[in-house]
Amino acid sequence: MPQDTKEKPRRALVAAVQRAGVSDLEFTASLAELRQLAKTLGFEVVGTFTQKRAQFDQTAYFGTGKREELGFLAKDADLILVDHEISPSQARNLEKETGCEVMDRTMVILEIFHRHARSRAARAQVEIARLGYMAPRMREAAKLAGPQGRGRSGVGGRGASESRTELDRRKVRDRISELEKELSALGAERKTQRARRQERPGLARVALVGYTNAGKSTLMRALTGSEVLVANKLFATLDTTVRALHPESVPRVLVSDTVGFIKNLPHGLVASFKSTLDEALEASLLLHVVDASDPGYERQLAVTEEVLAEIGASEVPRMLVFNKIDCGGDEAALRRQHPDCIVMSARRPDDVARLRGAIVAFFQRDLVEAEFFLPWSAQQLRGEIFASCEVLAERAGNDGTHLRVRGEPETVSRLRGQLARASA
Ligand SMILES: Nc1nc2c(ncn2[C@@H]2O[C@H](COP(=O)(O)OP(=O)(O)OP(=O)(O)O)[C@@H](O)[C@H]2O)c(=O)[nH]1
Ligand SMILES: [Mg+2]
Repeated sequence: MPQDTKEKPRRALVAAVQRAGVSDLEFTASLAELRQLAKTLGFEVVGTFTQKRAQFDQTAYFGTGKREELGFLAKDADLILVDHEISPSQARNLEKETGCEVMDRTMVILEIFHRHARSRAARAQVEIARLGYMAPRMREAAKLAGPQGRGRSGVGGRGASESRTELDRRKVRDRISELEKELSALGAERKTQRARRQERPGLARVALVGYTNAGKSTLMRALTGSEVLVANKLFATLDTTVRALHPESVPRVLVSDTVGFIKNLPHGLVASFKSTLDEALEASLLLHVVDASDPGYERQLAVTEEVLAEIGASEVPRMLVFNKIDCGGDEAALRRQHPDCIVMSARRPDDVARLRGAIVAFFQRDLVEAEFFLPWSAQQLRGEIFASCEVLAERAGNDGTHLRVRGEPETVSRLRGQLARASA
């Protein structure tokens, strides 16, 4: 029977300390998000456990009495998910006292990235971040293994476990540098692709950025007619894809989809995904997509702004796009608070067309109009004019064709030069 062979989902207890100064709203939103992250990993969330405390307990995150209580509750769970990044020793102590495996928020996010990474670059980036996270935890585990783990080599000398730790540490370092080499080779490849894109004149770039699950990939699909992955999961997208706006426009606009952000995105991950996010940095326009139907949208918006600042993209012009308005959200309030925003649903074709129009208008603001005369003898340039400019009007004369066009200033002057040479 298929039901019998199906693995039972692991049962997770979500747990967090609410520190002084953290509002109830913020605290519960973060816990809800951790539950969502747990579901993305296929866990069954069996309960939530919280404590108010001025600070985290140094030894084991929760205070002594609370740990006992947690140990009791945790009998019905396979693991405890802690909504903060905790130290290796806090995690070990909590595991010892509750008898349950403990995963902190960072590890949960790393695990999702690990499972969703597809391309070589994404896999290497995630592995680097995981190794960086695991290394101190491996040392902690070796330390806790204590004298038994240290072999019999004995008094005074460096124990077997210490040299093993040293060996492990070297292995981790070697592996990281191997992965970094692989990444820089892949980066070089990506650079050539990018350079090739930039060589072609009249190419405008726009990047979709925003909190995870905001609907970036859905918009990417709608705007470009491509089949990128859309899923009601956190961090569905880990690779940057680039496609042309469809139907094509003048100038031709390339759209890229990027990895989503989240509160407390592990630092190692931000660093390792930097090369992927470079796509965002190179764009001339960022579409910051926000899930308007999420009650915590303001916080999500702020987190995205923070990460963009961290990767040095705060200067790139951006358009604020409130998506999923079909699911909820106060359109009038959004417009009041963010006067230049776009409020829409990726599920409504008219809204998508409006967004497309706004993108094209952004890239057309610097375009100029010009008159070209294309003599019969220079018809070979006709294809190029039509490909790189928008032709507004065409009129046949005795010696050739008159064209009224709109295009980028550089394109127009380049074509003008070519026409002059061809008719000379
Ligand atoms: N109702 C509604 N659902 C939407 C809309 N846009 C996207 N969704 C849904 O929201 C979920 C997430 O969409 P994605 O496009 O995968 O989100 P993303 O921003 O790419 O997420 P990550 O790749 O995880 O960062 C999917 O189930 C979509 O079908 C919308 O305008 N309205
Ligand atoms: Mg996506």
